Amino acid sequence: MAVILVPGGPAMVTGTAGDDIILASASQLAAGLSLDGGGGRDRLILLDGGTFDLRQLAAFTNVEVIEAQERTAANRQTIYLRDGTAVTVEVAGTSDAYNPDYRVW
Ligand SMILES: [Ca+2]
Repeated sequence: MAVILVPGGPAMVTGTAGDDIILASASQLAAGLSLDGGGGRDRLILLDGGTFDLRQLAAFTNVEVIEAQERTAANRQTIYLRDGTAVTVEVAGTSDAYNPDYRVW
């Protein structure tokens, strides 16, 4: 298993053969990024607020789980999934359980 921080801008990120944790902010999921989790059950954790648009990536494969976070409206996570890509979206709770705010399209 590896913990991988996605760099900003176009890049090719490849996971290991095992289960990986991939960390990315909205700006790091940039156009031109190729993200391949490799083998195992890989988890993409979305950091902070913003618009996470997976449609603009050059490639998005072998990532089994996307973990979003409940946040306040000012830091809402808006997530655009890719057509034809099967992925499980999990939402991690916060201490502010009465103010969940996220959107998945
Ligand atoms: Ca992997």
